[in-house]
Order: sequence, then C-alpha cells, then structure tokens
Amino acid sequence: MDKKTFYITTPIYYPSDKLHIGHSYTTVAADAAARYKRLKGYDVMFLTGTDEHGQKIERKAKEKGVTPKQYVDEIVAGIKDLWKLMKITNDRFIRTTDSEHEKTVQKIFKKLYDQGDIYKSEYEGWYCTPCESFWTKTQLVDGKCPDCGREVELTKEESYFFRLSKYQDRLIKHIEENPEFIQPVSRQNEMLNNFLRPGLEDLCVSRTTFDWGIPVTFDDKHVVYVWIDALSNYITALNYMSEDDSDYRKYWPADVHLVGKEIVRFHTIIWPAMLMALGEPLPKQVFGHGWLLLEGGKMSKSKGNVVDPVVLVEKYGVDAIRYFLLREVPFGSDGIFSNEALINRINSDLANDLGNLVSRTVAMIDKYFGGSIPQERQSGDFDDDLIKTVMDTPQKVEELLDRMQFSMALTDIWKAISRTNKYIDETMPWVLAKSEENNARLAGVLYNLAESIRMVSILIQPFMPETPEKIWHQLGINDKKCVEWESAKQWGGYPEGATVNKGDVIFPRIDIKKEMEE
Ligand code: ME8
Repeated sequence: MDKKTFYITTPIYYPSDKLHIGHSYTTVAADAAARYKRLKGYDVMFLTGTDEHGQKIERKAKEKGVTPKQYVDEIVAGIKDLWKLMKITNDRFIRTTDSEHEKTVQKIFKKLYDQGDIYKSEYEGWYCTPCESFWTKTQLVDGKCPDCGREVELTKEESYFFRLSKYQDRLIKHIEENPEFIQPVSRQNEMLNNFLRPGLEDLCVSRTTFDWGIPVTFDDKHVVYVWIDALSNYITALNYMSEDDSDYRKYWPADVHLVGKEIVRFHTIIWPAMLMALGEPLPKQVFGHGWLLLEGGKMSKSKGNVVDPVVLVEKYGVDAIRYFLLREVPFGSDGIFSNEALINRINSDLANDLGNLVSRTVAMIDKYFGGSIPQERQSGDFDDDLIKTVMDTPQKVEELLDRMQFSMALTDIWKAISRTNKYIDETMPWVLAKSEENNARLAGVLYNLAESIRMVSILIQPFMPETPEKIWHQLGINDKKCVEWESAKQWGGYPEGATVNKGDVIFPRIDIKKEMEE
C-alpha cells in the first residue's frame, strides 16, 4: 500500500536581506512537523524557498551596483547555509526566479485572463516619484510617503486585476464549513469579520512601474505583481501544469501552510480564491503562528533590531536554539525573545533536567555495574507511577503535534523527565548500592531510568536533531530498532546487555552573569 503523504510549507522569504531568528522560527517549526511525520512513517514533502521579485529588491540591487539576480543569488546562498546549520530537512527549495516557476506563473496568469478571472483596468493610487511606489490612502503617513516622508501624487496606472470579489461567498462558506482550515481559531474570526464579510475588492495583480518581475506574456509592459507570483510557489514546486505533474497529483492539496499571522489573510483569501478560479482543491490548513518580539517591538530587517540565528547557533548549539524557539511560546501566540530567557531555558531544562539525568544515570550504571545492567532485576515502590507517567507521554505528544502544539508537546516530555529525576530522589540508588542484598533492586531502578531516557530520546527527535544520537551513544543503544518512534509506546525496549559509554555533558551550563556582561 502507498504511504500516506504529508505536504507542509513555510512562506517563501524575501531575500532582501539576511534572515533573522523570526524566519528561523517558522522554518524550525515546519521542520519539527516534517520530522515527526517522517518518524510516523508518512511520505513527507517539506517545501521552503524565497520570494525574489519586486521593487524593493530591484532597488536594493541598484544601491549595491549589482543586478537583481546577482543580489538575490548571494543572499539565497546564505539562506541555504542557514537552513543547513539549523538542520532543516526541507525536501525542496523553490526560488521564484526558477525558470519552471516563472513559466508556470505565466501559464496561470494567462489561463485566468482567458477565462475572465483577470481583466485589464486602471489602478488608482498615491505615487511617490523618488521611491517609484504606489500607496493606498490608508498607507500614507500624514498624507506623505510612508517610506521617505515626501509628497505623493494621485496617479492612475494601467493594471490587470483579479476578480477576487467574485469568490467572496464561496470563501465565507468554505471557512464556515471547514473549521480546521484556518488555525488558530481566533484568526478565523478575524478573517471573516474584518475582511470577508465587509466585502472584498478585486486585486491588482500587475505593475508597469518596475521590471524585476515575471513578464505578462500577452502584454509585455506588465510584470506579475507579488501575490500571484509568490503564492503559486506552493504548486509550481510540485510541477503543476507541467508535462510530468505526478508530484502535484501525489502531494496536493497541502496538509498545512505554516505562516506568520500577518500573511494569514493572503493565504486564506487570495490563495484559495486563485485555486477556486483554477478549479483546484484548497489546502487543508493554514496555520498562522504569532510573532517573536524583542523588547521594543517586532523584529524587522529595516529596524535593525534583528537577532542573527547564525550567531546564536554557533554560540549555544542548534538543539538548544531549536528547543528554545519551540518551547518558550505557545505556538500561535506572540512571545518575547530575550537572551536571558534563552540562557535560563538552556540551564534549567537542558543542562539540569535532561543533561543531568543522562549523565547521572550513565555514571551510576558504570559505577555500580561496570557499565551494563544485570538481568536479575527487582521492581519496587515508585515504579508504577514512573512507568505510567512516561508511558502516557507518547500519545499526548502525538495528539499535540498533530495540532502543531509544539510547546505543549515539549512541556509533556519535560514532565516525564522531571518525573524520572524525582524517581532518582525517591529510590536513592546510592543507598541501595551500599548493600549487595539490594543489587537486584538497584538493577531494577537503573533499568527504569535507562528506559525512561530511551523513551524521552525518541520523543525529542522532531525538535532536536543532534541530542538523541548523543544519548543513544551514552546509553549504549546501537540498534536503531530500539529507538523507532513506535517503540516509545512499549515499556522495556532498552536492550539487554547494552554497555554505557561515559561521555561529555550533553548541555554544558552557561554562566548567565558572564554571558550578559559580554
Ligand atoms: O512575507 N516572528 O516574506 P518575509 C515570527 N515573501 N515569524 C516571523 C518574524 C517574527 N518576528 N519575522 C518573520 C513574506 N517571520 C513573503 C511571503 S509566501 C507565499 C510569501 C516569518 O521575508 C513568518 O513566517 O517578510 C512570516 O510570515 C514570514 O517570516 C515573513 O517573511
């Protein structure tokens, strides 16, 4: 039987500048979801990429004295390196400058024009000549250009429009009938009440005032403007409208488009309307997560208050950063990024709770039994409660990950870790070790510890690409069968006769005072 498929996407980011930790947030979340589904046996397609056209990039390239393509090529190379550094397992990387993407966007534009969903008209807006930008009245700041503060002129421009208004009723119906379509639920009401019910206007989809875009084949003064180009990436990456469109047929509709909350509107109104016009099925879900804020507001490239993910990963390690991003804030809400919060998490959750648990357990198996737990084992007090807490965890984690609740899933895994740490205090292996009579009980206790750690190490795999291997090495687990995802649901998988390897601490403590002074 064919495997079940799972198609997940991130937004395609603007390569107008280096990416910051906010972009890493979405991509790491999508990666955790993709890894989880692969571990569950799905055939996963995980797509990310870059949105490379538009006036802003054209202008940036000009300032630097290079062509737009040269400009984006350099930044895109950096983005690909960043995803490698963060251990992102995307299956494809789409660039809107890929020739196959460009050709398909042209075909889509033409098809929509031929069937009457795109028509030519005039776009009226406030034009800033030095910035070569159109603004709507509401975008103006004190009646002036929001970018440069200079005077603007009411100007008309010939443009193509997409008949968005035609799809309004069908969109409302779809959203009302499919509560899973927009997540979290609060964003559903926002779309319905703020945008759809008040009424949609047709959307301007071409420009004549700049060149860095995909030319409209039947009217070469025009380039395709922003959303038709960008949103189509989710299907052009699957070779939609190509001779071999087997990937499209296999993976579409997407299971989830993961996006930041500010672009939920484009993904739940414009994108489904485009797909309706094309006669194609709609994505099953658009998940709009919250923003990572810094004290002082949202990170933004233009504000300069950005946190460089490369620096963070090099300093603290990829697993610590990924853990922090997914643990700190409930997925969906806004949250504050601070170095102090990051270091506190590393010290308390990773160094103390998980790291210490592993090193203490390995050290005790080494010290009391020469590295290998004997087969003669006795059960005793506290075992049942430990085993129940740990065994309940995989199912909870699955339910939460199926709903993109990364932070809650990690919280549950850490409850199992805390329960295991408490078990050490309760059973006091160092007291048992004082008398040979208690050997079988000591072996039972250490086995339960190793077994809890085995289970935890399986469950953290979607979040942390490096730590599980380190744990398996220290516990002496060489056979991958003992750490398959499903084996976390069965108590007793820690292999008989395994020999532990004392190793480096997995998460060194960070001296917060020293670090904050730097
Ligand atoms: O919008 N907190 O690209 P973009 C959380 N090209 N997430 C953040 C964030 C923050 N502070 N900053 C950025 C675009 N993001 C378009 C998308 S899709 C067809 C076209 C993440 O480079 C978040 O996912 O501005 C947000 O939606 C995206 O980066 C915006 O990236």
